[in-house]
Formats: sequence, C-alpha cells, structure tokens
Amino acid sequence: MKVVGATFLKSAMSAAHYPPPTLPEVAFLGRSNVGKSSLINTLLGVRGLARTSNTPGRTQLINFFEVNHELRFVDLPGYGYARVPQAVREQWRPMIEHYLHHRSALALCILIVDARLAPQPLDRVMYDWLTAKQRRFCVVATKADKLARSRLMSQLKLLRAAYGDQVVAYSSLTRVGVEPLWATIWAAAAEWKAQHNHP
Ligand SMILES: Nc1nc2c(ncn2[C@@H]2O[C@H](COP(=O)(O)OP(=O)(O)O)[C@@H](O)[C@H]2O)c(=O)[nH]1
Ligand SMILES: [Mg+2]
Repeated sequence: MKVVGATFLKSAMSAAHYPPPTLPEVAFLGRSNVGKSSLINTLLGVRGLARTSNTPGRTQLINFFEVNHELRFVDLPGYGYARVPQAVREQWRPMIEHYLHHRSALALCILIVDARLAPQPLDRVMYDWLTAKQRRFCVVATKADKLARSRLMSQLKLLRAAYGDQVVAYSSLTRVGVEPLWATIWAAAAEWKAQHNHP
C-alpha cells in the first residue's frame, strides 16, 4: 500500500478520549526503546511522526494516527522501563488493558520485540495476554540490521519457538520487513471492514 497521508489525530488516556471507532486500528506494543516509534515512522514513510527518542518511558498516552483516511495506527506506551515512576507504571496497566480488551476498532496488534534478545519475560506476558484475549496479532523482531545473517537466523528460530512461525524480521534502518508487515496489516484491516460492513 502506498501511504499518501498520515497525520497525528490525538492522544488519549481513557476511552472517553478515543476517536470514534469508525476505522480499523492497528495497535503497536513493545518494551520501551525497542524501536516502536521508528517502526511506525518507517511503515508510514514519515520521519518524526511518531516521536523517536532516547528517553524511553516518557510517552505515557495512547497516540492515534490516521493513515489515508482508511485505517489508524495506535501507538501504545512502551512497557518495562525501570526508571518510569511507580505511579506512572500503575496507570499504564489499566490504560493498555482497557484499550486491548474493549476496543471494537482494534483489527490487529503488532507486538514488537528486539531481534537480538531471547524472549523477554514482559514480552511473554503480552504474548500470553493477547493469545488469551484472542486478539489478532503478529510479532515483529526489529533491529534485525544489528545482527549478522547467521545470528539473525538463529535468533528468529528462538523467537519462533516462543511466539510461533509468524515472527517477521524487521529493520527501521534497512526497511527489511516493511512489505510483509504491510501485507499483514492490509489483510487484517480488510477483514475488519468486511466484519463491520464498512464500505
Ligand atoms: N539499528 C537500528 N536502530 C534502531 C532500529 N529501530 C530503532 N532503533 C534505535 O533505537 C532507539 C529507540 O528507538 P525508538 O523508535 O525511539 O523506540 P521506542 O521507545 O520503542 O519508540 C533509537 O535510538 C533508534 O534510532 C532499527 O531497526 N535498527
Ligand atoms: Mg516511542
């Protein structure tokens, strides 16, 4: 798909501030600093739309972006950053859980993991949770450019053993994985539209 227009829509903390659930949404999840903002920016081909930074844990709101007036990207706050104050961490869980559990517009979740690391406990928690909630989701292993090919292959094997065969290798630097990820997004959005009698 060609992205012709991607705009920031709004930030929200609670359901009252979500946009109306009129378009299929793709939600992005991952530990702080995993490369979530970079992934969103490279998918959309817009630099700096989702803010990339070296100060993880700062974005503690749900950010909505609209793509081609056809679907929305939802940037969920990153988890697992130790330096986030306890009070903020306690807000995180109900905020994310409410969105993931109740949002009718949610067509696909993208769980982003670090290609270099063994399955991380918090990622497994998210994986189990998405599985239990029967949400449609895929797992993306980003920063793939940081690994030599043979090492990437062995890491993918490890990650696929934990998360299933659908783990996609991704890099915001080389853009490897952009095409297959868009194909997955597009399929999920089309299915959502068919189920919701959307034109
Ligand atoms: N080499 C490489 N660096 C990346 C990649 N994705 C993100 N980064 C870097 O990792 C850091 C965190 O990225 P960011 O997108 O802000 O992570 P977020 O906290 O999950 O949103 C930044 O310094 C990025 O430049 C990638 O695919 N390859
Ligand atoms: Mg970010």
